[in-house]
Amino acid sequence: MTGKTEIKRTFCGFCEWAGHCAILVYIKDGQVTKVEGDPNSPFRPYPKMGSLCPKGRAAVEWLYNPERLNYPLKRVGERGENKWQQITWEQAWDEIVDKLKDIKVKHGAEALVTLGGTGRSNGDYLRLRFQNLFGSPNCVQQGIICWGISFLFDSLTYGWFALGSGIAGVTRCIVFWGLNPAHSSLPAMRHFRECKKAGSKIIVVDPRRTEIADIADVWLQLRPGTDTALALGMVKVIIDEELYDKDFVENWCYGFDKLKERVEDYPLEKVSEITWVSPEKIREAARMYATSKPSVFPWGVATDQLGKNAAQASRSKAILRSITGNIDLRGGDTLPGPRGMLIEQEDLELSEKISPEQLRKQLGSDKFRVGMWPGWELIDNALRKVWKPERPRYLPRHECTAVPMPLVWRAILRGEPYPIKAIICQCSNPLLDAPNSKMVHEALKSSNLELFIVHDHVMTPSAQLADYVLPAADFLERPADIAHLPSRPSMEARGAVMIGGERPIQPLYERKTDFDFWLELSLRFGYGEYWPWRTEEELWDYCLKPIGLTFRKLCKKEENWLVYPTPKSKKYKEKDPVTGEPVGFGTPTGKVELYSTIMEQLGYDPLPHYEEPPESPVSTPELAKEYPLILITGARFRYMFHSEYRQLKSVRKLTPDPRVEIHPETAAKLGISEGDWVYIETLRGRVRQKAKITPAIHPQVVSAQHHWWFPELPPEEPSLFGAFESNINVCTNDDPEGFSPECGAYPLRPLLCRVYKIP
Ligand SMILES: Nc1nc2c(c(=O)[nH]1)N[C@H]1C(S)=C(S)[C@@H](COP(=O)(O)OP(=O)(O)OC[C@H]3O[C@@H](n4cnc5c(=O)[nH]c(N)nc54)[C@H](O)[C@@H]3O)O[C@H]1N2
Ligand SMILES: Nc1nc2c(c(=O)[nH]1)N[C@H]1C(S)=C(S)[C@@H](COP(=O)(O)OP(=O)(O)OC[C@H]3O[C@@H](n4cnc5c(=O)[nH]c(N)nc54)[C@H](O)[C@@H]3O)O[C@H]1N2
Ligand SMILES: [Mo]
Repeated sequence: MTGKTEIKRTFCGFCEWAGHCAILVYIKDGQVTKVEGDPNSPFRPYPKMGSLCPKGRAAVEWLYNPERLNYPLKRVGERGENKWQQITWEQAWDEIVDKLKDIKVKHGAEALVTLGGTGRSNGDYLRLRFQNLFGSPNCVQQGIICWGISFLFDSLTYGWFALGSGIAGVTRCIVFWGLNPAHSSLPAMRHFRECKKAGSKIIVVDPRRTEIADIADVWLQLRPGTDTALALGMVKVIIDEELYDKDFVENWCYGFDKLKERVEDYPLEKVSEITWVSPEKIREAARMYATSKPSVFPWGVATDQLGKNAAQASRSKAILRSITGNIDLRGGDTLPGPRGMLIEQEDLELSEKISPEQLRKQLGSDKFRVGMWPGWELIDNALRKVWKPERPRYLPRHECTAVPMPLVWRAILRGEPYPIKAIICQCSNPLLDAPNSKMVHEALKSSNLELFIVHDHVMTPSAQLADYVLPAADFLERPADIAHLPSRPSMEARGAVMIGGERPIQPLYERKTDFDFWLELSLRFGYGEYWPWRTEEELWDYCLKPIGLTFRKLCKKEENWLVYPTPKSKKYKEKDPVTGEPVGFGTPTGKVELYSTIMEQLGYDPLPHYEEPPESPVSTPELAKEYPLILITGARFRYMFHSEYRQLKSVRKLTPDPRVEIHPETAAKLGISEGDWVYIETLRGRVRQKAKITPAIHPQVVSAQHHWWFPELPPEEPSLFGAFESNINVCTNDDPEGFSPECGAYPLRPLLCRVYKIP
């Protein structure tokens, strides 16, 4: 005991990529006593210099929370009985490794599925590393409904993900298409306010009037799920009024004439009828966007979650960017490419190690041919033409070619196309995050599933069904990941920054970091030659080696971060040193593919088109009589992060209950008052949330919060911490008929529902 207080600098890990605020961690006698925002960092927290959001302020409360898991647990009762025996890691590893080896021999490597959440640690990449060596193609990652799919369809169109968050003073227009940074990323919201102050126009496409809509120049309150129709209507205005970038279209786009023909199907009157947005507003937005160059579409999750329409919506947005010449442009949407400055986390995947035969077995690859084999390969090969340095693979497999979760549950329950026997779940809580929770429940309880492992901070409803529950370390017990950060105020939107944050303390009790989990499992499987590192610090040293820096040095630098050089603009015009020709775009034609040759080759519509959602007042009018309201789910809310942190008393008191937004007229008709508990019911089931009455939502739409469970309720069946009480995924639909036929993205909205007061 020295009694001296040491201060370490790192980054808050509560909001993964959406946050990463710089923090100072105070440590005395090995105990973390305080966490505060680092006032000297540009990654300083919002809103005041030096202050943190309530969640960040609760980091110490989380580290020492009595609800945290501290030792490995083995199930001794039935799944869901909450009967556990504390065991050693040694015993856990022995039993798990034996079982996995047995399953691999009997059913093949593909019988193992790994589940991941939304990028909480380097575990995502290392999970793939283990899995590729093990030989199973079946990784589940949220990318399929969150960002990965945008990456995929952007790449198919112009050879990389279009990264743009705008530069204050340069960017003239920002389009928030299904994105609400006021709740999903506070640092980003600050940045956007700065852009607005410096003169950027703001267009918002959202069924709800959000904070960003409040400061918008145009707000398009569309009917949920009709995004593709709206985008194609805007494309038509831009073409008809000759507002497109003629030089760029003529020289660098493929298939403009066919696109022009296609959008003849989307006259404004028809689009207005589909989307509920007036023709005048659509025209105004299209003109504003096309004439305020450079302009950006920062990524928002809403369109990735539209199932059937998800890929088409992504493509339509990509086409808007392209015909206006906003691609590969400073202040517009940039194409950074695989940067190659350091060894990136993506490079750790080892996706070249899994055999093509195994890859072809990925669940869903027979149906969803763009997102999986062989589309992934075709897109990846096209990228190879323009991006340097050479890499074995360009598209991270864990983001861009994940298995749709609903197929996993079906394979467990029905053994089709082959049985799934084991799941390792790290950083995910599928009973809450996946659609149709009742089927998830049935699958995870099924005796067909022989091994279910959960590695988490706390006992979750999903963990209640596991055979082994293993304790995970949090961000105060590991060094910061070498993560890419969203842009920050007063820094040019270079898109990516690397951070160096020292490990404040070693993991408490027997908690393990995600890194240590995959390291130890891999060593036990004999993959040591691919795991030369024993600590995360050593891994980060390896990643930093190309620039001659060690992780320790990075952490100790006054600026404990690295900024990537701003991506160059108009790289497509640069001459290839060998051929002397312009390098063009990383697509089969070398141009921006408005008309996708890969989609054509794989038997899909090469141009975007709109389809009615499987459940809607238009496609299922009979159903709409019984379920008259349109349901959207999962709009982010401060300060919860998905299913996490309900245990944090200081944060929970700010958002104690789940809320569903209802328009005052609708509420009046239904006899619902502010704060009433109501049922939200769909064909799948019903859950209860508290009414939040607000004119900011369309009268025919309701918006329910996601991922609610209640650590204070009984852990065992049938409650499972109230996993079915207010969890909106009880109501969502996971029927593969509603998936994106291109990549298997499943719909989390829109749906039809009815809402009624609970007597
Ligand atoms: N506090 C907090 N922050 C988070 C998270 C969290 O759980 N909590 N999660 C993180 C993650 S993983 C993600 S993916 C991001 C997501 O961050 P955002 O992209 O901001 O996502 P959302 O808040 O889900 O949705 C944005 C908006 O889409 C609108 N919307 C709903 N349906 C439609 C539709 O059909 N069309 C259109 N155009 N808009 C629609 C909603 O009304 C909402 O205002 O947030 C990250 N940040
Ligand atoms: N209806 C509906 N469903 C949705 C969405 C929606 O908008 N509507 N959004 C979707 C989206 S975009 C996403 S990204 C997903 C999010 O889904 P997930 O990312 O799976 O989120 P959670 O359900 O919160 O599960 C995360 C789990 O990881 C644990 N955890 C946190 N940090 C660590 C760590 O460092 N190590 C380990 N081992 N565990 C950790 C947490 O305690 C928690 O139990 O949900 C999707 N589901
Ligand atoms: Mo997400």
